[in-house]
Amino acid sequence: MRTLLALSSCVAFLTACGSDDSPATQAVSIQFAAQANGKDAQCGAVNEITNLGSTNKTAEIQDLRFYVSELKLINDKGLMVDVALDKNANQDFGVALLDFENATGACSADTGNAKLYTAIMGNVPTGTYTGVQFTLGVPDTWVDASGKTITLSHSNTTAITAPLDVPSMAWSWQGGRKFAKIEFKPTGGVTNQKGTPETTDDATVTSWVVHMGATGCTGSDATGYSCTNPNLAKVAFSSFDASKQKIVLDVPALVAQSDISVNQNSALGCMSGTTDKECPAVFDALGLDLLTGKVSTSKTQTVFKVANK
Ligand SMILES: [Ca+2]
Ligand SMILES: [Ca+2]
Ligand SMILES: [Cu+2]
Repeated sequence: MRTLLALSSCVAFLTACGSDDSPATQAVSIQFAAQANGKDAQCGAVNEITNLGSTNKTAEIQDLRFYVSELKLINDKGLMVDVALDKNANQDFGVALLDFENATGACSADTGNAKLYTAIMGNVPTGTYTGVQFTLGVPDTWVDASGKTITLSHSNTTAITAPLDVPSMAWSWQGGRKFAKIEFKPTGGVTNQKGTPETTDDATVTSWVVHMGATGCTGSDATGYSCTNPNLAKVAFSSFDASKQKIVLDVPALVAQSDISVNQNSALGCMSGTTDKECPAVFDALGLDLLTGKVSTSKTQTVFKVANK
């Protein structure tokens, strides 16, 4: 409390504060979880999830990773305050890669790894914080401490460091990043309906996936890229206590309006394509407008929730 009073008087009477007086900060840890039906969603057949989607299917998790950026806490004055992320193997450039897959069961040991990463670590000016907000995904650019602009989403994974150097989170066909890679292996398979590029019959395939990422991208590594559809979902909770609460990705909510046993067209599941028939339901759940790639003006995201730790 003393620190807080000292800080606020410093702000109120700026001239009384030494110019080299950097404000006091406090460490924050924002815990995330991926859950289904009240339990942690995990790889492995023993952790298969029941009651998924509009047709109540059962599925194993095949991948479960996503990027979070532009993390801010909302203070007791209602102001957004940037969380300065610690730099570690899963955090840099203002971006964190949250990882809920452990390379077991249907989760690939080739593209995944045993490690999990479930809490974003950073610091904020000392204060009282009552809310949180973040972006699901990777912004195009980030300005580092020296003022240099760094290309993020469309960087080459071999030319940038963690957490943007993960090849399986790169999105070769749009030259960017998968903002979220959430994949299912439904029991009984997925009917890839006749007429999709991949099949001339109603073939049974094994997976139904959600790959979020920017679309309508043009450019090159040399000139940079621009995308018509950023597809960056925004999540905000006006009431959030990081010491007692966590942010939960509700896996069933992501596919609540989807039939994960069928792929009607295009990519298996939804890979953010504007004409993919699996995408409207997924984008609605994330509060995104599929056609513009902007935050929806009519739908609020229903995938992320606040829960007690
Ligand atoms: Ca992992
Ligand atoms: Ca599809
Ligand atoms: Cu994809």
